[in-house]
Amino acid sequence: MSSIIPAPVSRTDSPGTFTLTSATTVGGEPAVAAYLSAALGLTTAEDAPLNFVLGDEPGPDGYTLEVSAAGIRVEAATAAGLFAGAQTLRQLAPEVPFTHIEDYPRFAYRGAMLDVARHFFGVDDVKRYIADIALLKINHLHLHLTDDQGWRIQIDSWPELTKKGAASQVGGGAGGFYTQVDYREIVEYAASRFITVVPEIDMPGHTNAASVAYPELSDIPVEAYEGIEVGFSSLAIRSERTYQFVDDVVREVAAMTPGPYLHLGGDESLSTTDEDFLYFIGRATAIAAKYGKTLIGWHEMGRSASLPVGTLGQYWSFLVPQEGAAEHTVSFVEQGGRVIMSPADVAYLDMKYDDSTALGLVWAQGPTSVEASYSWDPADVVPGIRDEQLLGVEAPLWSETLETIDDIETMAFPRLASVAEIAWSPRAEREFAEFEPRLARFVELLDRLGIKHG
Ligand code: TNX
Repeated sequence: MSSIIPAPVSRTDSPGTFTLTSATTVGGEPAVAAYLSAALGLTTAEDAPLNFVLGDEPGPDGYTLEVSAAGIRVEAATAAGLFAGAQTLRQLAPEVPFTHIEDYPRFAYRGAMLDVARHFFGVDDVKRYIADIALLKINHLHLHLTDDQGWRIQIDSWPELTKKGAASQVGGGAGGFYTQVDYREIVEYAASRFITVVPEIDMPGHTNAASVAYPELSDIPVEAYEGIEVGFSSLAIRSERTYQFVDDVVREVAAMTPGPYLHLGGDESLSTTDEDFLYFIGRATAIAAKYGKTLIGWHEMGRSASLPVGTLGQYWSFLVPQEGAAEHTVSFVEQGGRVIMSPADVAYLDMKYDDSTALGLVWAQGPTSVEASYSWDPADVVPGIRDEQLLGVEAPLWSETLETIDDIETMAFPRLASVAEIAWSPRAEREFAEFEPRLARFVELLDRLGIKHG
């Protein structure tokens, strides 16, 4: 049987297939019709047997798909729902079984994160990753834009950030950055795939590159960094200039970001005292909140009890929460926010698959097999954080060891398929033995599309 990842909520097949050929015409909602006809080599027409219809839907972002001898009809209340239906069709094509599918996601936020700071990836690479992740109904791309090794986004009011702070990366390469025009191009391309870009400016740690550009941002002298250690940098917490920096950067990033979210990092600030960390988070989040975005922080930000109401927490500890992680995560919910789950030992795409994997790291409890990436549930990780407290799930890809788009794809696929199914499909009866043959079919699709996988 032709298979779908993430598994739909319900599917009832009947005998027969509808075959898509280059003569098949596609009509209805123009953006999704154009996307699918380009992807499958079909033709668009007004009155077509394959039709994308705006109407009712079974749930937010959901769609219904009806396939019979008469044709193929996808119906949803939004274009995003129709696009999800188009992804289902991409996986069933070209011999689409007669079927009735009702489908909608378990979680609103289904994310992938790309670290463009440790190694820089150009606009075309990012667009390719966006096209790839759309296949799995991922709808958020979190861009980790700044870190010790490089500052990757042009900020007009602080020009040295990219003049000086972008010219380095892990291992000594040239680095690079996005102009604001580049960034908008990424955002627009993502929007064409119904993906929202979530920019991250990580602070107060992970800020060595910013201080290389503007030494007054640090209390200690710094130089460009090409290694992979973490936790050694901090902004100058008691300097007013630091808060001017936060204000200017957040204002400009918010202005070029149409999506509702802005991620302020807050992780691994190991060179910042507890008192300074709390002081900084209180001030920086209050400044950032002026620009109208819902803020996100890595779970350590939950150490602060004075976050703007509704701030979201991103959990990156293990399936068994390490010291403080559960408590810090619950703190976001106590302050009116929700949680994005990214347990490092199962959802980090930069962990090696096994000891023989050339790329990747192993710090998160050793390698992460495809089976391990599938065999967990976000509602079982932190006591007190169940579906209602969860906004969703995200799979981060850190790039200390990754230099090319092939490296990115090799680590992301097929494990991103596991995380995407966890984020979309109903929890009931999820089982690796049932997933494995469907995954084999998805890997065939990756091969047809020339997408690398591990
Ligand atoms: C931890 S997880 C980090 C990153 C590293 C990553 C490598 C988190 C919030 N921070 O700085 O790149 O491990 O896997």
